[in-house]
Amino acid sequence: MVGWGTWDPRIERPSMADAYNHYIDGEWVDGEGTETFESENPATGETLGEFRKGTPADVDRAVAAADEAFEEWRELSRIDRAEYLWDVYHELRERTDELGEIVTKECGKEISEGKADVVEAAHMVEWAAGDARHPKGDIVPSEIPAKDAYMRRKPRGVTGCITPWNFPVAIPYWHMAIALVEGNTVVFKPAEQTPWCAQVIAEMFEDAGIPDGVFNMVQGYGDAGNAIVENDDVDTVIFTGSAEVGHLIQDKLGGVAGKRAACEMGGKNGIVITEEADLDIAVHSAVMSSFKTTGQRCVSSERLIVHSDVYDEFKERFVEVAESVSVGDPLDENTFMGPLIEEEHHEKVTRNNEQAREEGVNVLVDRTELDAEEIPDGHEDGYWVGPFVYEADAHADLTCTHEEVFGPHVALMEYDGDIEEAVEIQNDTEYGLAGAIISEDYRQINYYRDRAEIGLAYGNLPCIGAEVQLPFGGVKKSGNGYPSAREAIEAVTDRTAWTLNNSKEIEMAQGLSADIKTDD
Ligand code: UN1
Repeated sequence: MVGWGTWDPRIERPSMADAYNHYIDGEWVDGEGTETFESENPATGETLGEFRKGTPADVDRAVAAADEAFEEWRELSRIDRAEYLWDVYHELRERTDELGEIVTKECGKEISEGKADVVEAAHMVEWAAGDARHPKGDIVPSEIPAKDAYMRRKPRGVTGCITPWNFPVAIPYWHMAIALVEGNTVVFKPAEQTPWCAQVIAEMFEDAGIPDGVFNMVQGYGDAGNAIVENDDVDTVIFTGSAEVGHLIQDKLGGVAGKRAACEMGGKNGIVITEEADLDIAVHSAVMSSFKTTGQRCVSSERLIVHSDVYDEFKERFVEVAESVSVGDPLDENTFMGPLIEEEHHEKVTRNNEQAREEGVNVLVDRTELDAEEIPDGHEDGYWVGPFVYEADAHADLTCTHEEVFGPHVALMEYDGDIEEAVEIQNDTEYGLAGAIISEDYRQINYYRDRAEIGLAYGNLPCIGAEVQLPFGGVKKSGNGYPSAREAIEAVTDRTAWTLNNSKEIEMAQGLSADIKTDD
């Protein structure tokens, strides 16, 4: 192994001598494939570890194990299933600092974000495991006194979880914690950029002693993810990631009887700053929303829609921060922005910044290429980029103000009408994930709440930082699913409307006659 330091006590496990592998049916297995891939620290270019590349055959084996394990797992009570999750919860809490550092090393988020990722995972597991002891379903009235009517839920079977790199610990648990408590079994395909985090997740389930086949993990690339989508024995696919892949999954599974896909995709999220805004809150919210995680959250904001009465002052203050916000070593707690995730993405963000220029926008801050002295020693091979801020016509049909970049690429868009105009500008994208309004006027806030076409809306806050007990998801091109908290239960269970007759007679509702009439 390369570059693992002293972290993993299991390094001695014989099968892990040269590469980390898949977890299938309660065992660490090499899988069918002979290829491996490396995890890279995006801040340094250093190789963090080597992992086996899963093949469709490995996925099929994992699905078969999950399918086999389902019958016994569903027979346990929800409370017994949740006990395994509580073990995972305690491990997440005890190892938050250590795991947060792994998150930061592997995906480049600054260290408080790395730890917050682990805390968010713990919160999700706590929510799901705690929910196991809460009432489930509804008792429903019947017209007939002798009938008991209930809404009940049943697990659907095998859940395939395909997760992104930017929340490499939290999002897998969004997908899996509720699926497992509800009685489903899981096949987890993590992002290829963050296999180390996935390795730790699998070890946590192993440590918790989860029964063989209930949780399975196959490392790998898109072909492994695709094998999950194509496998007939996978009942539900939960996906968080790009709109491109999410729509392929939706198209593939949408019309297939018995299949369900819950997808949460990207956004081109706006923040409306009205003439009634407190500008301290406005600037702070915009900076957090646009630059935290180096703009690489699906909820990050790339559009700031600002009223002309406050436009100049907001612009001056926002630009001042964008010019000076610290970009650098994500393990240093004085850093605000770490690197982008990888070379390919660095090229995309650079190209999108250039394309915005070509579309004729007025560039205010361009830190696409950092000065050599801004890059810390030993980090020359990182994928660095700083803020790119520009002014664009709020009503023009520009690519840069409508397509997601997934980087610190932000448009200031001025409007001079009322809140209706601001919301119209915000809604003028195909996406509908997150957004915020900054205003001291509750009528403007309420209008925004009711009319902004988004799944996650904030007032006087950044549009990032959702808590797990709220549903998380979007509308329009941003998704069809809410893979967290209460609403995730919809994705991983089927409902049964159950009616039991307690009488010896059959009596029907709606006055329907139950007499059997004969000619005799
Ligand atoms: C994402 O960017 O894909 O609301 C998820 C937030 C986090 C989750 C972001 N709780 O910013």
